[in-house]
Amino acid sequence: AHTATPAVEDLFVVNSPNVEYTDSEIRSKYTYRTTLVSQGADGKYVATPKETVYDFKVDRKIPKLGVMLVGWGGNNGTTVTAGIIANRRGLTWETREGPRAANYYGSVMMGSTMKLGTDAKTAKDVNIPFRDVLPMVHPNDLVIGGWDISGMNLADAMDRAAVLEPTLKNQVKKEMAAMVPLPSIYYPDFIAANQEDRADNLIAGSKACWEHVEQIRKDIRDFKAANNLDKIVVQWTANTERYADIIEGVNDTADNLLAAIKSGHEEVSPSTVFAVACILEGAPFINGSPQNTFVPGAIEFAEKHNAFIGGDDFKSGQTKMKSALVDFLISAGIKLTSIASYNHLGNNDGKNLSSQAQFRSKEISKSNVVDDMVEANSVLYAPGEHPDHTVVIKYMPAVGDNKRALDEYYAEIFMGGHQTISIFNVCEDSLLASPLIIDLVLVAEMMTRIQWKAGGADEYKSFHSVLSILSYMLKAPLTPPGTPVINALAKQRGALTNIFRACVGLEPESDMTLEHKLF
Ligand code: NAI
Ligand code: DG6
Repeated sequence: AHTATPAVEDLFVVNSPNVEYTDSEIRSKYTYRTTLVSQGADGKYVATPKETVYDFKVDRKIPKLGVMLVGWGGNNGTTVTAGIIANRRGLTWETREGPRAANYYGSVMMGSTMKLGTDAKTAKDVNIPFRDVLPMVHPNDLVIGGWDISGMNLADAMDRAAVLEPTLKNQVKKEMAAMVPLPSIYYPDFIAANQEDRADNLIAGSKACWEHVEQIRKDIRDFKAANNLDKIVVQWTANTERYADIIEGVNDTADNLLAAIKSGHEEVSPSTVFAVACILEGAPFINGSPQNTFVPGAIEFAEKHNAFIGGDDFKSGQTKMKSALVDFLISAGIKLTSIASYNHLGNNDGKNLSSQAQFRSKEISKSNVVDDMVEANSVLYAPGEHPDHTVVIKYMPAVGDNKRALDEYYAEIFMGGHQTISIFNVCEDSLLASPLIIDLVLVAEMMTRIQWKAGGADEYKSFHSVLSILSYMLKAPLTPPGTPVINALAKQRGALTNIFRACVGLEPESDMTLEHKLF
């Protein structure tokens, strides 16, 4: 029997025999409908509808959540911290264009809506804030902390970042001056040499060791205890590292990775050490930078511990446009033949990326973002055929955080014609990245409270350790080994939306609107 007892904070209740509300959980029975395709000897496809019934349960208790940022004193770290404080306190400030008020623009969870359904009387769409579909943490309630190799307090670091208006900074300065990053691990070979002068807040040792793992674990536990937190999510928003070489016997399996850390192998990066510590603490760890933090051994280690990991590289401006525009062009049947992506920026990220090995990590994450869309269209592209794609990044100190991105999309249209689309995208990089940091925290935490079972199983279990549901926010989405990577932005949003809907027993968002077409 279905008992509808929504909590006061629930915006809606699902009225269905497949959905049950208890004081502590929302339970739903959801039929997942897919299509299985096979190819006969005559080459013909046979498409067979398939149904799988899943039981989902969602823990309704919203935890007191901490977020710990690695690279807290950087542009993203200081900007997201100031932004959350400003929102929490409902701040307004003067700019030359008039007063501005704190907001969460750019956050899918906080700034966008989803269609709940159709109004029973008017037949109009009823849209609700995304964050109200499931019982989620509010970002104003996050407790923030973290590490940085630079020991500057967050108020001074915010000045160094040169992102926010002075009239806003003045109002959060006092609170932020009291925030000082914890010392961190620094293995100079992994980030650009030009970062050395800010490395003044260090845990002793310049290569991986087990003491580093234990120190980070202790930092997480101490932060949790000091702030009386239920859970912690950790995000890497520190400098882009160079890629780690994947070496047999070193980082290819979980056991080898642990042994490599214990023996001080030089090919284990700081971000991988953080990942291992977080996995051991059961704190979801998300990599907002492009390097291969999640070497095969780290992924296997997360799987063994049923710990959540996600990555890689925040998808903020140029790439987000790319994953929407290329999806549109190719879905429109237009043959994209080249993409030239150039940008220059003058913040510390740009400075670090002016070094070739670190740039290479970014070049890789920025370059593979159209593969799935090209591969899916066998009408336009022969097997193995791919548009030309060039990525250039230049460091230009004068423009600071105001990144300038120029993109040219060149495509072949009807009867040998051509279409050229040029985009000039100017924005404060950290103001685009900060809301993504918030979304990643909120969704990762939410996933720790969702469980599922199928096929008459007794026990519920969690989603796979690799949280590919975070793909919308990330340039090079990490997916469970052997599963496809989806880059197309609309598909990524669809996955996020529809998985959340399934957890409360609602059908996927459908744009068929037959109710407006068949009457
Ligand atoms: P940033 O250079 O201002 O901040 C990075 C911070 O990390 C610095 O304060 C640095 O001292 C610290 N750091 C370096 N190594 C560390 C370690 N081992 N432990 C602790 N702290 C360490 O860079 P920003 O702009 O904040 O970006 C952060 C990362 O996010 C970069 O890797 C960047 O490529 C990536 N990213 C940024 C986007 C954006 O739009 N801002 C978008 C996509 C990715
Ligand atoms: C230069 O490309 C610096 C990078 O860190 C980017 O700003 C960042 O990766 C965001 O990239 P995108 O392509 O999502 O705008």
